[in-house]
Amino acid sequence: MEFNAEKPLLNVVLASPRGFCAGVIRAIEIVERAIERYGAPVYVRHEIVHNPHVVARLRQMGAIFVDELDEIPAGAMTVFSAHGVPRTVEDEAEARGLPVIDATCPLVTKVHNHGRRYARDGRIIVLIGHEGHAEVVGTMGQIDAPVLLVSTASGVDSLPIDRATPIAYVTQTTLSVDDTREVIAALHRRFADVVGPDVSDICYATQNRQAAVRDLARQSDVLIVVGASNSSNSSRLREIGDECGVPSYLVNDGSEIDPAWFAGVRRVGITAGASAPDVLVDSVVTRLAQTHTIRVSQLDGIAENVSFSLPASLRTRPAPLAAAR
Ligand code: 10E
Ligand code: SF4
Repeated sequence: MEFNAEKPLLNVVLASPRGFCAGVIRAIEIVERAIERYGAPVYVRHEIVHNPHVVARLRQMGAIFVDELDEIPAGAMTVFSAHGVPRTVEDEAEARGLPVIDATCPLVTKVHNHGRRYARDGRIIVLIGHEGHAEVVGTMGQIDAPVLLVSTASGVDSLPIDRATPIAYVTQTTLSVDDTREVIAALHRRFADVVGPDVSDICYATQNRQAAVRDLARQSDVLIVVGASNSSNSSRLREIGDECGVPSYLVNDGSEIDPAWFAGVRRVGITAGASAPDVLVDSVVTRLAQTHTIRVSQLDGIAENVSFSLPASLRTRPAPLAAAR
């Protein structure tokens, strides 16, 4: 009997843009350069970005990741993660005399500045974001005024302030644009005097990846989002896929792909969160090629040309030692 080993055909469509954003590229480069300049180990408070592969690679290079500053020895070079930190952490580092390089994304810092400005105007600040997330903890702790946190439109009803209170809202940078619009609309319904940046605190990278995944979902039977489960922006991409009616899976890399997801499927869409390196997308494609004959294409999308400069202390590389004569 003849055995037909031919693998089923699968069209693999890649989203664009996907993967690393400018803030993530900058944060990773800060750790790499800090190790190069000051030598290992360099201590990083919190995962520099929410991706275990990125963290493992930097750990191999000499980074030590800690949850809190009290795990860092006196005088050791310290990096704050891209998500930002509350003032109390900055103050503690200063009190201990730790040398600090701050890898907070400039677009997160921009949100801190918005919040402070509104607080100076005498408004109560409402932060739209997810409780306990590192960026939310940082933003709440960077505004020297009471900050109320809300994560859903229904949560607006329980805010403990009356209708006439002047409020201002700011948002986490990685939220769903559509969900955030609903929360903002609920704020306008409940309060008489509301100011805020609409959805523009949600950063360019988040907005572009969400637009791209919608586009991709229209052309996919199944959607794979490459990213970590603690990555807010990656999780939002998977949710959008589901909302578009496409079965959507969040995976760290190709090893987490289950071939059962592709039974009878002709087109699979792949995207990646802002903290997921493209090599992990490659690992998903390679895994699919083990079980299918694949045809890979990429959608056209919004071109991104954002980049952020490094902190001044790391902008130049150390001069090579003069050759011994
Ligand atoms: O969980 P998040 O999406 O906030 O973080 P991430 O590390 O997965 O991606 C980078 C985004 C940052 C630093 C928040 N603006
Ligand atoms: Fe910055 Fe946006 Fe990337 Fe967050 S997702 S690090 S805010 S560019």
